[in-house]
Amino acid sequence: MAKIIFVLAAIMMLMNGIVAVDHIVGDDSGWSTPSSTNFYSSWADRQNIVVNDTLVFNFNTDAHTVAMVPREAFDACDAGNAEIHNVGPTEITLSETGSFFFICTVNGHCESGQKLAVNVTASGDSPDPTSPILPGQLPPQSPARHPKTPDPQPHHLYLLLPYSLFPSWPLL
Ligand SMILES: [Cu+2]
Repeated sequence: MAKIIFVLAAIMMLMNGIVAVDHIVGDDSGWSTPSSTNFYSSWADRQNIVVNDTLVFNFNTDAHTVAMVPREAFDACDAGNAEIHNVGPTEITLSETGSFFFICTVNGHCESGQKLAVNVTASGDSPDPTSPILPGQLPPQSPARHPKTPDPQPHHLYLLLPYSLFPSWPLL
């Protein structure tokens, strides 16, 4: 019974598009002083970030920091009195649409390119309303969503699960 509830809940989450995605900032490089000043802007260009997705900043505690700042502070590399996260890894969930700006506040790091600007879009943007997802059919995948992620997307599991568990579905 618990399994059924889990599967139904997973399907409903999928249908509502609220399965959040973790974005590992900088991929394997993590959050550090980059080799080029456009490293994090090109990383951001490869992401499709929607509401309730999470940014994961991987760094060693106190080696770097993360501060969410206004655009002017991002441009000036000046955190002002923004809240500073100095414990790695830091995870920040983006709960609304818009542009968000992050910098490292360790001396000189932001100037070296350790700064990130992301654009968060509404979660309803991805599924195509003209092609509804039928039971057993995989949803259309936006190739921009995970261009650098080699692992299979865990979302698929939720759609496949009910059929492996209950082959007679939907006759239950
Ligand atoms: Cu830093």
